[in-house]
Amino acid sequence: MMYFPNIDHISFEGPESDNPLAFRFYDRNHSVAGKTLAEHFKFACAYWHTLCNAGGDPFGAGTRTFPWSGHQDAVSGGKAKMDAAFEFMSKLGIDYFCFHDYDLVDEGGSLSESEERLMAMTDHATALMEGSGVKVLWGTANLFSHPRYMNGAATNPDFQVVARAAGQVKLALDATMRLDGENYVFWGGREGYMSLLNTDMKRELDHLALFLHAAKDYARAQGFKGTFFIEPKPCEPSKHQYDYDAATVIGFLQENGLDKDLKLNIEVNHATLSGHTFQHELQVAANAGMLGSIDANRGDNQNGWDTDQFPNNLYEITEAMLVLLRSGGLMGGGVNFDAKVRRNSTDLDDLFHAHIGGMDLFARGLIAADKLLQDSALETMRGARYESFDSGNGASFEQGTLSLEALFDLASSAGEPERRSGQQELYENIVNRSL
Ligand code: XLS
Ligand code: NI
Ligand code: NI
Repeated sequence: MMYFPNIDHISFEGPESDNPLAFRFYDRNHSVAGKTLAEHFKFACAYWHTLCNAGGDPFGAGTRTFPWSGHQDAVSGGKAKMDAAFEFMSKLGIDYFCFHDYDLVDEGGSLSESEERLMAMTDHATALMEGSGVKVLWGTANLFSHPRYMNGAATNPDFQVVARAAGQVKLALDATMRLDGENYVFWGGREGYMSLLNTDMKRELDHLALFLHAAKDYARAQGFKGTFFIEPKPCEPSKHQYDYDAATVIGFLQENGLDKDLKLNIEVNHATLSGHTFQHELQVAANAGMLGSIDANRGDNQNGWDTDQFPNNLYEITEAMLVLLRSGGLMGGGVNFDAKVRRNSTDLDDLFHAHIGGMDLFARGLIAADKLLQDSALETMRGARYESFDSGNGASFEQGTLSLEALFDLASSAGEPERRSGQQELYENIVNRSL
């Protein structure tokens, strides 16, 4: 059965095209900085938003009726949804998908029933993957929807819940490995707390580290070669999420000996919720050599929650792509559209428009960023700001050979430093001219 019979394969038609179901900028074979656009981005469809989310919100029911829903039997329902997923990705030329365990199929009544269902689904997926060339960017476990996780999963105060969560992660890892998943994600879900009055934070964080070690050790012992990502988010659903932002997560990983195996998956809307920009979070991860993957979306400047809208801000994405190109790209990951169409976007076509827009935006941002690095004054200007460290005493300081007394003597004889403008407005104009 065809789920999107009115949609043909989406092709690159160039900026002049007036066909809404075409790419204007995303030409997958176009080469930028030594790689094709498809290789740079490894675009992924987020199974949960695109195939599972019918538009329900806390005030009302779903608004979309999916032709793949309504099956009585869980596995038949999962297979229909998966067929739709592969038709969708193939038509868009999206090479990867990301999933939570129970996006693929409804959770069973016990771990073993869930395992059976997941096995049936990975068999079905393997055949579809072989036929289409679509791959798994990352898998993960949904450790936040079921009521048993209301007080957290790995950080739950009840050991029985911690053990149950670990059992679920084992199955999610098994499913990811069966599908040759390139990576595996840990997003905090409800790992955090609502009130410190009833919370032993230190103990919960120790448990989180032990849990991550156990999961990583299991997967490595099974031969998993991919990267584990951890996805920072400051709040929602918990008031205080332990994985607040990139800097917090990097500190936690280093403190607990997890920094060799885990890298970061940076989500735009999580960055802005934590009071940072997306590009700041990417840069913090890149500084630590841990920029693994991206969850692409955008927030709303007036709303303080994870609205997960499809990205459309060219200036923001261009700045982000500058970070990406300067740091050498994503380490193992790709660009996963962790984004949902609005509740009143009820046509199946809207899912295509949303992804086309996001893919074109990233392509445009990367091309602009590359142009900035190659043909504009940006790099030279930025380099020149630091030129006093390139030789002489500045270079000695960078080598760590100047003591505080030596710096005192140098400063005393040099007098008041000259002011040098940061020229932010000029930098911003240079970026604008590249768009
Ligand atoms: C929620 C997160 C989630 C993760 C995967 O805010 O972004 O979707 O990416 O569990
Ligand atoms: Ni995400
Ligand atoms: Ni999110």
